[in-house]
Amino acid sequence: MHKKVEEIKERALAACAKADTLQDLTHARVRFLGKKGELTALLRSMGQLPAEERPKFGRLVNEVRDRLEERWQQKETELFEAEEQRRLLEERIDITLPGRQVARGSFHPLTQVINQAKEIFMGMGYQVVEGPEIEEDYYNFEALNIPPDHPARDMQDTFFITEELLLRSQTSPVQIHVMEKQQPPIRIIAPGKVYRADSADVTHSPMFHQIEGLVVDEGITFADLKGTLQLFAERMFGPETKTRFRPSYFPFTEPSAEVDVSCIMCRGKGCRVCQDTGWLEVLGSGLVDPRVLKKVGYDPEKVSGFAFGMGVERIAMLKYGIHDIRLLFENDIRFLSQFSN
Ligand code: 2NM
Repeated sequence: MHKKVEEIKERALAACAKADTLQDLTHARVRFLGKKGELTALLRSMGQLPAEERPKFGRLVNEVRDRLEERWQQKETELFEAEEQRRLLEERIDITLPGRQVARGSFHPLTQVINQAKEIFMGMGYQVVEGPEIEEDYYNFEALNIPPDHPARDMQDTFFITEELLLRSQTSPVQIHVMEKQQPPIRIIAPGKVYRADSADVTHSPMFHQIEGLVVDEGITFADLKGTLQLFAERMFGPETKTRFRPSYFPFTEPSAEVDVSCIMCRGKGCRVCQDTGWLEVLGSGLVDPRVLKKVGYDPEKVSGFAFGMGVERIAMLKYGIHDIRLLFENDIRFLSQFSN
């Protein structure tokens, strides 16, 4: 029996030495040291020995078991480290390879113009406000002093949803809402989508974007309007930009003025873009009509205001030399990628 123990030990050590994967090692352990392994079987057969020899034999088997367990532990550590080493070599990466270029997105040219206008006016202390695209007749027309028979009311120009509900044709209703809720001083711009029943062509789209501004306070004059829009023009179109105010008419302002900027293509010398006038029309403006102030509950004897509005598409087209408004709505990536920085 003692020789048998010795023999199992030698074979177990040989199997341990021969194992070159963790899996092999586990298999060998089960074979020799497992519950149904050779060494365990031998221990169970101890009953065949004379009683007085059993304790000594038991000690021997346990000693051998301890030795083997120790060897297995060593070998397991060795194999584990070897395998890790191999994996590290296999998974090695070349950190000197240049990275793959990630395609960067960019803002739509209309968004760029809107963001720039927001920056300019926020810098002058304005708040940016937004409102619903579906409006009531009252806010889109009535409150703005657009009488029932005004041509802008024509069904051809405005998308009506019901008798009273419509798609806003300008962002001014947003400003009426603000004036109803807040007392002067007011300094706001309202950027957003507006809708008009036009068929699409090179300069028209049934949906386009507007930025309207409104200032109401005590003692606001036409000079404040002129100074504000001059500064805006310089920041939006460049520091050399000149402005020109021409008399005009809007139902919600009195007096009203159309604002031209010196042509950004030829710097006012005359070219195809400005049709040899040297000027580009970019804004409508005026002093808020006292009737509009009265309708929102302000006292026109105490406060006055100016307002202005511009088409975002027109400004983007001028700034970037875009000849067809429809390009701004086709989302052709070849067009849009030209406006990334
Ligand atoms: C324009 C031109 C002139 C305007 C007026 C108002 C309000 F709500 F205060 F009456 N908001 N925007 C206005 C004035 C808009 O767009 C060409």
